[in-house]
Amino acid sequence: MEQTFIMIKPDGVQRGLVGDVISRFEKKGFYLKGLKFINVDRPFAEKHYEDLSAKPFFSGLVDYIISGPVVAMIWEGKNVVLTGRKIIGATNPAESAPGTIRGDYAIEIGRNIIHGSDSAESARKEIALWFPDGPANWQSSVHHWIYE
Ligand code: FUP
Repeated sequence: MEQTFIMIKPDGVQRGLVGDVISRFEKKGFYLKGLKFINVDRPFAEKHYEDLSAKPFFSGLVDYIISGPVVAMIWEGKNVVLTGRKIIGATNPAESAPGTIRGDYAIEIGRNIIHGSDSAESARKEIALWFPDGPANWQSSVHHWIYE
């Protein structure tokens, strides 16, 4: 079963959106396989966003991610990487559809509430970085009510 890495960014935490975000993934039928409420330091945030290190917004992005606690999560389910991105909405909230997390709650790209892995490969890398001990080991008892 596929897994993805989802992070509620400091603005999502400060604005009290943690419960709403978790609720959307839970209600969809995905399984929570990891959860941490943590402050990350600059080297860690730079590592997470290393693919963007040449971008002009990189240092501002890192400042933002380290400005307060974040909620780091592993979510599991069929197609969770792609579906997670759909639940989150387009990177720029000006283009995110209403009904998505960013479409409902965010206005600017630099305060877009949440991160979600953009491919199965980045999900593997990000889960390894944020959860070196791996996912929690549990099975949902409602599995057969979600999958045929
Ligand atoms: P996403 O995969 O949706 O997180 O988008 P990117 O990897 O392209 O960008 C990562 C983060 O960089 C975004 F969530 C917000 C930030 N960003 C900016 O602040 N300005 C930009 O022009 C592009 C991205």
